[in-house]
Amino acid sequence: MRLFLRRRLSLLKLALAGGTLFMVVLVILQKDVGISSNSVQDPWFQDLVERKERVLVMVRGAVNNLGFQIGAPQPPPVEEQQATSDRNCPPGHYTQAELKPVLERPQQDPQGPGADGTGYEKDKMTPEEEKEKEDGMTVNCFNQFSSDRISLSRSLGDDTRPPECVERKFRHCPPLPTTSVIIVFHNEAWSTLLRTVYSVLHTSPAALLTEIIMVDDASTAEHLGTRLDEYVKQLNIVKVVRQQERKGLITARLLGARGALGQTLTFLDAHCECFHGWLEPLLARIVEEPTAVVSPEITTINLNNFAFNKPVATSKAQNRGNFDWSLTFGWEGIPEQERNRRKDETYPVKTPTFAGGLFSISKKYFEHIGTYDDKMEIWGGENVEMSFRVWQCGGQLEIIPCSVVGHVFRTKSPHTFPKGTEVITRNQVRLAEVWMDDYKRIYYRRNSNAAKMAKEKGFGDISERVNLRESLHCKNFTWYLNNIYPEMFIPDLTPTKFGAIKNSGTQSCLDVGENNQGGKPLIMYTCHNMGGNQYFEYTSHKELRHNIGKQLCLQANPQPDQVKIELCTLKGQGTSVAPQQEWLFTEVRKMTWTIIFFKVPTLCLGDSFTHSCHSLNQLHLECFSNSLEGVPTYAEHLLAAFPSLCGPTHPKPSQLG
Ligand SMILES: *[C@@H]1O[C@H](CO)[C@@H](O)[C@H](O)[C@H]1NC(C)=O
Ligand SMILES: [Mn+2]
Repeated sequence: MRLFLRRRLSLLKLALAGGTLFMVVLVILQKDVGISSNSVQDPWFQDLVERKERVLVMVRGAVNNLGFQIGAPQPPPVEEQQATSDRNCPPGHYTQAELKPVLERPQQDPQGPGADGTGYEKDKMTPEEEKEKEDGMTVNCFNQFSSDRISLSRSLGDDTRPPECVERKFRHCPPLPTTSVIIVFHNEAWSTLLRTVYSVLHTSPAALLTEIIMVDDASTAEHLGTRLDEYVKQLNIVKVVRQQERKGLITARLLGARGALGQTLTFLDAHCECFHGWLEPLLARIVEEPTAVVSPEITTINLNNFAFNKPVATSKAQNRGNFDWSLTFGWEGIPEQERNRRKDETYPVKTPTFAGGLFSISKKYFEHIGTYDDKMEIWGGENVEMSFRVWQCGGQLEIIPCSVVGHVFRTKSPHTFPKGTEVITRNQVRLAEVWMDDYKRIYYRRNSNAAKMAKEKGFGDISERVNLRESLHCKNFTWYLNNIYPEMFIPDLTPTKFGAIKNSGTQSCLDVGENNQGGKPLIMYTCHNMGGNQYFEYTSHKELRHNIGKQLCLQANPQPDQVKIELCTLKGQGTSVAPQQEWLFTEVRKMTWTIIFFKVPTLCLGDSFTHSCHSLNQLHLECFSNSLEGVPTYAEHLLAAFPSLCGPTHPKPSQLG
């Protein structure tokens, strides 16, 4: 899917480098561990420091991470003799009895709705039931009617994970850390919320689960008030804390984390169900690598019938997180090289970004690495911010495929943004300003609202975050792109021309349309001057690129026909621009340009079709309306390269002096 532009370190080099750097890494690691463990007592963490053999395990882990390839953690231990008889560090592995869940799952009716993770949809519904279902759908954007009829303690059937996950044992020493599960909710349905809680209680070892902290982000639904408080009392280790004013996910999580007593924090969404053995692999990885921020494999709970999409024993992890240049999180296939490196499913998958809804982190490391940007609001962008921060500041972001948690993925959010969706842009600008160096301009060019906000400094005070980056000696964004995400394409940092392509006759703009991943024709649409689907760059190779998530190029046929976008044929060494992807700008009148399909100069781009140039009449394209003039490099480049170009607001060459 992604273009593979950059070369990666070969395995051989890695091995050689690993050998020579071994001692250096050892020294650095001991120093790091020393620093981070000198405060409070943290048994499992201290253990790592005190025991040489543990340090060696970490060093091996770190060497494997050199070159920042897929981390090869140690394979599951086979037989390991513990030389010590330390009472706090017994030899051997946790037994099933020692990992007994907090709450035994009560006997379930095997024919009941949704039993064993199956879907449930009632047929032949009464009008009242139809109404109930519709109302539930409106309020929650999922089928609450079904959810309400499925047991809060439903089983998910047999453990269908790959055998190496099912059979994996966990060493007593260093012990697995305890965790506080933090669940943020806002007007969540009772059944999904409580099923999440019960699911944690039925699957998490009592020895590891310190508490469940439910954080209410100012819900208004009646059932989430005192009824909830009363209900959870019987569940002993579950507590509810409340945010009085709706401030969103970020501050709610911080509120939950502040009071947490576990050695690690595990964040879950409010409509999840945990599969067999989901917790231990997350915690085991944190013991092995205290700077790892680990996500489970997230599977789908069907929003229409609540069927739990169970893992398949023979299948391998498919996806990891990425981002595009509008700073939107997405999923992509794991690159082949990284797939091959994982010998089995117990190996973590390194991921450039994470979805951020479900993850575990050492509490100490969460604080060390700067928790969240507490000036971000509501929701959006915080996961990308944390992804960049963790990697750039020396941590690792991983998916642990043996840990499986189901989540109800909705197609739209039932909740409003109290201050509008502008807050997402604001959050993104904050993260771009702090972490992305000059690459932030790539984002700003594609989102003119963001560019405007950046120019007007409307994103609030970021000094604390800049200081954090400084004090943690974090690496820069070039390093992140080269080492953590070498598959990411990097658009031109200073393109000569960019913006929208506007038909000055109809005043409409060329638009790639909804979700055009390439292959679909373009449309003409009202110009919105916001970038996004109307964003194009003219490259030095005469391509017209729409490059936010992929490198897509405007492509014509040699006959008058609809214009499409396709993957650019020029992708680096050994490739070239296809003739159908070369475009030429010709001045027809002052300030108005016609884009001519290069190889057949009698065809012109007038709208989303190519035409004979003489038939265009008034339908001339005004090239690149200056919707992004706030970006300083724009004017300079534009005027230097095309002095008389592009729209009435630009100075004419004579005004340049
Ligand atoms: C980014 O960091 C690398 C080292 O990782 C350094 O070589 C490079 O000069 C830095 N780039 C900038 C723009 O500071
Ligand atoms: Mn969710």
